[in-house]
Amino acid sequence: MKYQFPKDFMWGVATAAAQIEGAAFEDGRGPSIWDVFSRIPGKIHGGDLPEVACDSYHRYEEDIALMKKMGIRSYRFSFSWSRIIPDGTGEINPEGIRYYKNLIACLKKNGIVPNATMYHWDLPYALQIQGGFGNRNIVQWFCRYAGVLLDNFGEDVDLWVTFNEPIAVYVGHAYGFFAPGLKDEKYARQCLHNLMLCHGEAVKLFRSRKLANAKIGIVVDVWKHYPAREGNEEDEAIATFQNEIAGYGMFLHPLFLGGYSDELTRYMKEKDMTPEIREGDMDVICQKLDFYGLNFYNGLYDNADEIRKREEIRKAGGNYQDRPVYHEEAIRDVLHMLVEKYGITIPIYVTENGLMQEDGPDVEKILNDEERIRYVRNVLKALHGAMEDGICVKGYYLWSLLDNFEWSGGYSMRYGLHYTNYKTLERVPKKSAGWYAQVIADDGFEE
Ligand code: IFM
Repeated sequence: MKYQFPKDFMWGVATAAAQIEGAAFEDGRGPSIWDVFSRIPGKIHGGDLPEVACDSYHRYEEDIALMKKMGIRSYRFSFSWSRIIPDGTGEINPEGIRYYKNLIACLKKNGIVPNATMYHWDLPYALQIQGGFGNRNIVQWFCRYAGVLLDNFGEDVDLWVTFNEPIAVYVGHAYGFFAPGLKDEKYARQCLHNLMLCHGEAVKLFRSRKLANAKIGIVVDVWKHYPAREGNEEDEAIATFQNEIAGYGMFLHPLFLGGYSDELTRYMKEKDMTPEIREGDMDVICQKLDFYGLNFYNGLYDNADEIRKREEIRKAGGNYQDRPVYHEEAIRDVLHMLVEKYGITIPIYVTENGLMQEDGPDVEKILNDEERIRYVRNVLKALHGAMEDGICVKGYYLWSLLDNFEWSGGYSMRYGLHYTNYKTLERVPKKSAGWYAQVIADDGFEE
């Protein structure tokens, strides 16, 4: 069977500033929360730091050449707020503006469509010490930053994303294993509310600019949980909690349906965690968007007995080794849910999808990433099915162009189509890079 995608399908790759740029202290850039967090012992696997990462700040032309070679049609990257406005609110850094101007010009010269995210987890540290997303002033701070981006790059970026995976802000404030490393769920819920206000106000600002060709959206990752045993009340309760209260429902409901879901409203009330919501906030959050960005990695099945067992082993100091089980097919159901439950009828882009490989001494094994090819092929098959069902999906971005700084996982987790040698900074194509290039050339694949 031939899995044929439309001729104008937006085949892309994705990265993010904090994960690839490096040059953390160069040309006037200020520190971000990840620069500070990663310096705290024990926070990042192996004590890895994002300060050099893939050095794409200096090697962006080489990276764009890799994309060109693969026939990539669109590049999804993010702006670093602390490179553009080092202390978050003050002087604009001309070197930061210059870097992104050059990057975008080079993409255009190579016929690659820019898809740029305003915020991908790297808040200027100067703002964190003023409360970060928990301080409602973040809305003004963010709008100023968004305005600077739109002034400088407005028409040059075809697809604008306000936020990537806002759940990271929740994880960083409620669970502590992402920057800024707090463990305060109530504060985390206020942060999310303020973040969604930033999104809404930025969309309004974008609209006021009346840019002729640019479009705007948001990226929310969906890890949909299912009860492992249908009809099992405990499994079902866990899945509902993970989806509605601690997962995608926190965002999709207010962004697309307006207001928090009943489940979340009830939960926050019971726990005394309802954020400060001012009159009009929910209208600001629920803006009409041009597209929705879905980051999809897996569907998850919750089994209450297994979860208990895992907890017991962990409490006893043991290591419960979960072998990852992939449910690539879940993307089709997720796409249906976006349309049927959340009424998302605007075009959808899969803005991230990819597979992690653990680092190890056997480089040949990492280069020969058959498992990634199998996984991506399965995702694309299910995605194709959803498109045949009539769901409007306009593009697919593979995470990631190259192995990079995987947040708390440091450099131990490799998602790249290219192997990054962190000693020499050489990029070496993996088998999946050639495979993906062929998929793009053929607008699909046969099986
Ligand atoms: O590396 C991350 C990215 O920053 C956000 N989405 C998931 C990726 C893989 O974990």
